[in-house]
Amino acid sequence: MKNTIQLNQKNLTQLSKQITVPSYDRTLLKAGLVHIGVGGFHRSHQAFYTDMLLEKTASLEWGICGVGLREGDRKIYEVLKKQDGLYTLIVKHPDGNKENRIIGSIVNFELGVGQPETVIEQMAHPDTRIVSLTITEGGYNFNPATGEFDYDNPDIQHELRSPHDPKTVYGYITAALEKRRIAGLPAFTVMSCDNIEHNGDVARKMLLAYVNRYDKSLAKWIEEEVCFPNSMVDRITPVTTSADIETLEKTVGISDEWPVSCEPFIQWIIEDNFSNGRPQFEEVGVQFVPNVKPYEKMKLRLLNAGHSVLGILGAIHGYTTINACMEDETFVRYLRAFMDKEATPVLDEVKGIDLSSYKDSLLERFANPNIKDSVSRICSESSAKLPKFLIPTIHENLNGQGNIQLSTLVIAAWCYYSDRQKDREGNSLEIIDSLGAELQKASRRTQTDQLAFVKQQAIFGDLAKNKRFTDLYSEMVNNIYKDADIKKYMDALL
Ligand code: CS2
Repeated sequence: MKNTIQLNQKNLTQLSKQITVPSYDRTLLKAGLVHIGVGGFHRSHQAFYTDMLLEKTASLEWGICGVGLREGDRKIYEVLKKQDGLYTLIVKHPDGNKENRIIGSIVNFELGVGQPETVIEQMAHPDTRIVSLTITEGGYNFNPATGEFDYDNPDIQHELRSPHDPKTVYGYITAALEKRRIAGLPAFTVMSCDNIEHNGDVARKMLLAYVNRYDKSLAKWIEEEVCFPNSMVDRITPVTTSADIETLEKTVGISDEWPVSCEPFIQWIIEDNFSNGRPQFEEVGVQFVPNVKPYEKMKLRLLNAGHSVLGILGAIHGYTTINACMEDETFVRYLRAFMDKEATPVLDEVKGIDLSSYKDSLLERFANPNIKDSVSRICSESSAKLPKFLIPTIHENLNGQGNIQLSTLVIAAWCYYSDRQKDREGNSLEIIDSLGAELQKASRRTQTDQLAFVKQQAIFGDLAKNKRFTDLYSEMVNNIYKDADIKKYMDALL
């Protein structure tokens, strides 16, 4: 075993003997990018692209200042402070090969909790030109069925009353833009990197809904000055495990408290629509296009929905990883059939992309045996994910007389999953969902009202009023409650 070296700026030269480290001078970097939501995905994706860009162009303006707005961000804040923003990215190839690299693009980190002013100052700083977001599908604060801003959220009500004590991304961005406007500084771009169709448009609509209640003239300024590019982001990034940390220590000799592992594939397609300059990301493979919508839709309805299909059905069967699902012939065939028969028919034409090879590549990526992406990560926050990934496909197929069987089984399985919280053999499932209690309450009423679960309008819209859907769903839910051998029903649909 090698001697272990603590990952931090001081030790970088020493570490460079055993691992790729940043060759640019981090101490000279300005934080042109402020990023809210420094989870694994930001660190495997945008921060990685930025690291490559800094290597390639030595541009000094585009360091990242990470920001956390919630108490739950304290751990990453403390780890990154201790490690001077450095962390290891472990790219896991299907053949078992691993590439390790130290990422240096995060040069600062601020935690808003208890000291919101530091974050607001950072966003209002003249160096800041883009505020980017990975705040998850649920973080945008809209009602998925109506698409309208949720003013009833207590945090929103609080920050509208006390604008100097913001809680959500809307309160923070508003306070920072207000400062910039008063100081005569240009606005920054708000760059959403979440898995939401038209993510930039949604961020814009929600922010304006918020600001209009706060100060109409500021809202007008934002409307005119702030750009919100839409983007499609992609890289499968499982939750970091203690095995990742130990292996890094044993094989490379680095002590890194929170590395990130991910698949080799990476993609970022974004609209070239920025308020105040942007990094030359095209230098490192990012695609700039005039309209990203068809790409976004393709990715969300195939990849993300595909994940949820495997996740929910896999959880009930008793699989704990996505690659375990992909070792099962029934799951692979089911996934492909879902993509071909239900998701693809409602997609728009995607220029330059052969959908059939895109789907082949998804199957390969899901099957990567070294990623071990957990079913619990995929199923987490399904109440926010399915209304974006899967339920719109059902609605669109109902409108166009398309197939809905394969998607409907997933909804029926999700009801059972939310109610029993057990796999088919009775083993407990770990369910992570902010609406977990509501989902369970609604699903528990299934025995007396078969449609109780899908009557949750904020999630399903008017699905419970569509007879073609409800006939199918009722039969499926009835069957699963009688016998949770989910593969039996999957096979029957193939
Ligand atoms: C996953 C995504 O959260 C999920 O359910 O589908 O995190 C997925 O791995 C990424 O979007 C891949 O780009």
